[in-house]
Formats: sequence, structure tokens, C-alpha cells
Amino acid sequence: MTTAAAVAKALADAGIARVFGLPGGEVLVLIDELRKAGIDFVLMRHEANAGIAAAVYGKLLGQPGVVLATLGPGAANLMLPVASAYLDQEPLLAISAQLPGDVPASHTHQLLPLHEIYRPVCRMTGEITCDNAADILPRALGACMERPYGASFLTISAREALKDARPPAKGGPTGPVTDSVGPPLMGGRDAAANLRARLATAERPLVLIGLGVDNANATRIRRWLDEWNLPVAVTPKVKGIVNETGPNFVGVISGMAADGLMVDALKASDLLIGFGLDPVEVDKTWHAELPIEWVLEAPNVAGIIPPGVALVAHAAFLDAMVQSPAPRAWAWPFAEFQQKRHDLLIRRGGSSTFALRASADKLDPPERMAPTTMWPGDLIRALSGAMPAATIVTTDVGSHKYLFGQFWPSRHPGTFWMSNGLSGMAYGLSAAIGAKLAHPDVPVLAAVGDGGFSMNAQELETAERVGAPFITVVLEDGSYSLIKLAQENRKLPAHRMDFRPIDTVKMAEACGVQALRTTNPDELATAVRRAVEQNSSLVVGVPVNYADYKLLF
Ligand SMILES: Cc1ncc(C[n+]2csc(CCOP(=O)(O)OP(=O)(O)O)c2C)c(N)n1
Repeated sequence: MTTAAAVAKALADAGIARVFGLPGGEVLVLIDELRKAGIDFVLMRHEANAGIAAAVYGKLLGQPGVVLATLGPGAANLMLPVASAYLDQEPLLAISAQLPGDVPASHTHQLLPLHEIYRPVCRMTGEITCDNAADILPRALGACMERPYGASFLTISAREALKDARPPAKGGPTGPVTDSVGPPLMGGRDAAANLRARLATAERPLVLIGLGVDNANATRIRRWLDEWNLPVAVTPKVKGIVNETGPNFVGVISGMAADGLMVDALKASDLLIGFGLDPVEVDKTWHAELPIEWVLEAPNVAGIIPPGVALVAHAAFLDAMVQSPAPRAWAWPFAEFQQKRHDLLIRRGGSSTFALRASADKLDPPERMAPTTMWPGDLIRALSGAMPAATIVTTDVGSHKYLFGQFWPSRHPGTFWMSNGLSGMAYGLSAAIGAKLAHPDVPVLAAVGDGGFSMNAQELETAERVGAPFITVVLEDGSYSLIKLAQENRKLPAHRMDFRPIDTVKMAEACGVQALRTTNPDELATAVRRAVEQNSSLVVGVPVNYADYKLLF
């Protein structure tokens, strides 16, 4: 068996059914061995997109995603998804080609020090050789799945790929997978008793659930919070861990829309419980200033554990909590914040509506019905009313992310995906491809800005080709609006934040996907319903006014 075949076998043995990537001559043999091993190579149009799709695909299936690229430029393009896996806790094995180690020193064409480049953001980096192929793959895959999840990076040379591989070491992979990832878990009973005692004297407790929770504990978490009627807020990366339409849901913390309101809610609490909370998602400093009772199961990103905090097995902790009744009752201590959050979205004070009202008298009735932009609140309501509760939503990065992050009513675990630790644009569309391939029977919605869309709209063709139909809503405001708003906030002159429109509908159609543009929420809902029923791809361009976001942020 060649080294390339041994790599393919190790991946197949680990249950990897798909590898995402973009080829180069140096990985052709490996791609062929993947084919022989029954692993589908999902051919994409940029390595960064392939890596994002792979990581989401893998995390949804409870295994590492795998991305394959060529050496040099292909490997360099993997930095975004590897960085995303690192900061957003997504399990990703990235494999790239590399020149053989014995090329003459003067041969520098496409040669980059890849291990050195990737080591700081990876759990494990290494070179696949004929001696280690069967062992290094399981170790690298295992490293990705250690909590907090992250990336591994391996290289293989085209020459090594053809050599005969040495059989795996007896007894499985040898040697430590990674350096230590933190102290062992403590039992949950003591932690539960301590927190229960703290809660008995708290008037306004607020549970903050973050990236470090395991979706497998969602049922336990919901039971605890519902039975005790505890107020809860979540970070965007765990949206859906609790039902956000439930009565004790306060909102989404860490930099989304209505963040001022959420930070006020945090300050109004007399007991903040950071359940799996990871500050990597927080773009402010309240996590370091307000006292937080941490209940962590694993270190935060980069192996950090707040001083004096012991790691606690969440399942055991939650079981211990629900074994006794709530230590007291809380009478909706955050009702005022909940109401204000709710009102923000339904407020019909958007500038698009103002413009419409101002000119309504002068317009004929049909024109009166067609404002030039859609109020973001109407957009959320139309989509959430039309799409099933189980829909997987992905967002890109920008103002629309703040909108969806705060106001999309997630109801099920694992149904909301955004780049929030890294916050890298061009995530949403690629994530949607990974999500749809992982769960073909679940509707998928990608909400992206027109800036982000122009970074990777070409992957719509990929989605069609690989059988991953989903709905894309492009919020068109002709600008990098989040940064334009920041420019205004800093009282800088308006400068270089706007771009000319690239026709969303034509872009989609050029990729073979049906599309329309509308500012009518009913038309949007009808089109989306039909696409869900038919399980077909659809792109909808929705003009929005960037200034409307000022009323929500
Ligand atoms: C790869 C990358 N480049 C730049 C940024 C900085 N950035 C954050 S949001 C944003 C604007 C996004 O514009 P668009 O996709 O149109 O979304 P909008 O803000 O208009 O909703 C930019 C440039 C980033 N987060 N990621």
C-alpha cells in the first residue's frame, strides 16, 4: 500500500466520507486514493471556502472536517479556515502538499515554512511520511476533537505519497496527541451544591451560555433552566442550545444587535453564571470586569482557564442541579430588557418606512406598496415565519450578522452558524454548503451581505454541482455597512465604504441558481416556502438601508 493509499484508508477508517478541497498536481495521487477508498472529494473554488465548509460539515457530524489543498498558494489559502477552527472551536484537519525535504536548498519555488506558519494556531502539525502515515492520521484527527475543538495541519509530498507505507504500529497510534489541554474534570456534585447556594440569595441571576458547551447536553440544560425558570442569555455560537422563543430567554450577548441593552442586562444581574462561556466571542471587556461564576467543562480557546476555576463535567453538574428543586423563585427579573429587545425589532421606525411615509401622498398606490428597501425586522419576521424551526441558518460577517445573531429565533441546537471568534467574512455561504451536505434533509438558509457575497458567490455553482441546495438571502446595501457605520461613529468623513452593485440575481443565474430581488416581505416568504418545499436552491436579493441598522445596534 502506498503512503497516499494509507492516508485514504486512515480517513475512511475514521468514518470520513467527504474531503473538501481544491487540487494541485502534487495531490492528484492522494485524490485518486480517496476516490478508491470511497471518499467523496468535494471540489470547491477556493481553499478557504473548502475549509470552512469542511469544518461545519465535520462539527455537525461529530467528527473533524477534512480539507485538502496543494502546496504553496493552496496551503497559504488555508489560513482563514484554520484560524477560524482555532478561534471558533471547529474541528478541522487541513492537509496540504509540500515539497520533499531533500530538494536542493536553492529550490524555493512555492516553498513556504508551512509547519512554522500553522503551528501557533493548530493542535498538531506534522509531515506525513511512508513511516508514519497510518499513525499520524488518527493522531491528527484525535487532536482536532480534543476540547476545545481545533485544527490539525499535515503536509505530504507527492514523492512520499507514492512510496510504500509502513504498516501501523501495533496497538494503534503512539505518543501523545498534543500537549496537555488542562486539568482533569472535577465531579459535578460539589459545583452544583455551591452554585445552588449562590442562587438561593440571588435576586437577578443570569445564565450565560457560550461556545464551550456541548450540544449533547442541550436537553439537560433546557431541563435545568426550564424547571428552575432561570433567565438565560447565549452567545451567537450556541444559538439554539435553548429555545429562543421561550419565556426565560433574555437575548444574545457578545456584540450582536442591541448590544448596549444586553450589556445593561448583564450589569443589572447580581449573579452571572458563565456556563461554557468563552470570551473569544466577546468584543468588549465586560467578561473581565463583571464578576462571573464560571462553570467550564474545557479550557477556553488557546487553553485559557480563568484563575481559580476548576473544570467541571457539565453532564454531571446538570444532573445534580435538577435533582433538587430551585432554591427560590425569580419573578422575571429581566422582563423590561426582554420587552425592549422585542420592541426593537417590531418598531416600524426604519428610515425606509420614514421615506415611504414622507412621500406616500405623492405616490400612486402600487408604488406606495413598494418601498425601495426592506426594514430588517420585516426580513427576519418573513424568513422565520416561512422557514421550518429546524432550519440551519448560517450568516456572514457584517451588520446582517448582528441582526441575525440577535434576532433570528433559534429553536434547536446546532442550527445557527457564524464566524464569531475570528469573525471572518465569506463564512456564510461556505458554511451553508457544509451544513447541507451534513444534513441533506434539513433546509439551510445563508444570510449574507453584498460585500461578503461578492467574496465567494461562485460557490453557488459548487452547491448545485455537489447536490447541496440551500437558500441564500443577500442583504444589499451597496457598502461594507458595518465598517461604514463604524466610520460614522468615529466621526470620520464618509470615505471608500461604498461599492457599485453587482447584480445579485445575475450572479446567481450565472451559477445556475434561480434568483429574484424583492423588498416585499410576503413575496420573500412565498419564494422561500416554495424553495423549501422543492428542496431547491434560491438566491434572494433584498435591498436594505444601512442606516436602518442604527436603530437596532
Ligand atoms: C475577511 C475579512 N475582511 C474584512 C473584515 C472586516 N469587516 C467586518 S464586517 C465588514 C463589512 C461586511 O460587508 P457586507 O458583507 O456587505 O455586510 P454588511 O456589513 O453590509 O451587512 C468588513 C469589511 C472581516 N471581518 N473579514
